[in-house]
Amino acid sequence: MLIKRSVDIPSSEITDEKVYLNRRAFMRAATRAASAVAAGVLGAESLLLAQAAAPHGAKLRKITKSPLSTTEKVNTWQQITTYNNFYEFGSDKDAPAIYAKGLKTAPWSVGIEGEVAKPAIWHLEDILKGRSLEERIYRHRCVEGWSMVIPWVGFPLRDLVKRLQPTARAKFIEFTTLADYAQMPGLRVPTLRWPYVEGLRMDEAMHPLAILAVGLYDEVLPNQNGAPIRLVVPWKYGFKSIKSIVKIRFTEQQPRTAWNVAAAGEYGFYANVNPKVDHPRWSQATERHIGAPFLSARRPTLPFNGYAEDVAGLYQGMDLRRYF
Ligand SMILES: Nc1nc2c(c(=O)[nH]1)N[C@H]1C(S)=C(S)[C@@H](COP(=O)(O)O)O[C@H]1N2
Ligand SMILES: [Mo]
Repeated sequence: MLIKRSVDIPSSEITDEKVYLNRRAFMRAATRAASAVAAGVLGAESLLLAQAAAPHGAKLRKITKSPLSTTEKVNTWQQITTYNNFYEFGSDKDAPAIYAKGLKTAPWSVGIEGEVAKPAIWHLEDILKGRSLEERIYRHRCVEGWSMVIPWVGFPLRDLVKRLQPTARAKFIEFTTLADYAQMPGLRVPTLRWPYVEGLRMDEAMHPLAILAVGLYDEVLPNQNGAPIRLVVPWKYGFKSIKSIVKIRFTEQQPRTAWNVAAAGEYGFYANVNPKVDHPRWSQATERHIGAPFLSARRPTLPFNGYAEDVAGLYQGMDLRRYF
């Protein structure tokens, strides 16, 4: 087991995103890195089995199957709900499953701000009213080097954007996650500058593959996966897919995203999955598929996570080494 872990888990996944912090937080980071190593030795996958999966939520009805789904084998509910990144609840993979249990997701509202026809606070029910939901089975590739296949339920982000009527000045969309100290124990740790912020260029946001997810399998999204509403952008590293969104702001300037603020040299604004552009501390050429049989080889990572045919055009003429 120990030998297996040490060959199977590259150091990149042990000293993962959480380690790279600003100077002020460095000492605390060192302590956390040590415990991450301990967790790595214990093995994330053994914790996977130990940690209880999310309780089953309300069934979503009238879900259509999207032709944009991958036909690859999906990961299990257990895997998808116990191996998470949601730093507001802690930086260990099993922390969200434990600490997000009590997150209050109803009522929920989303502030619509910036360059739009009518800035307003929207109740989630109004965002969802009359909207048909689709199942979108997507590949997911985390910047740390692991992957899954996830059956999201949601709707295209572009449908909401059109309804909000951005002004001609809107060039980007900035998304913000809830930051509630009473409910999110991870906020006490300065892993990132809170609240978590992510962003897309307007043409990326309007791409039909970008969705807002409200469900997983055919159920309401479990808290650890970003309930009640989260972004999913399958051709980008997982960190772009921001969870538990409370604010959508249309901007003229490129948003200052949480991971980019934390470590600009490691996490760019674009974060397109790219096997040819390594993270400064590890290769991005391959990935470990969660749930793959023990000792099976890492899989090659595909450009744009396998969605190149659909999205490469968005980046034509851009130097993807510079705009990583
Ligand atoms: N608010 C918020 N959103 C987040 C994160 C986070 O820490 N906080 N982690 C990101 C990362 S690194 C990944 S890989 C995905 C994981 O989504 P999943 O747990 O549903 O698989 O969520 C992304 N969205
Ligand atoms: Mo990630």
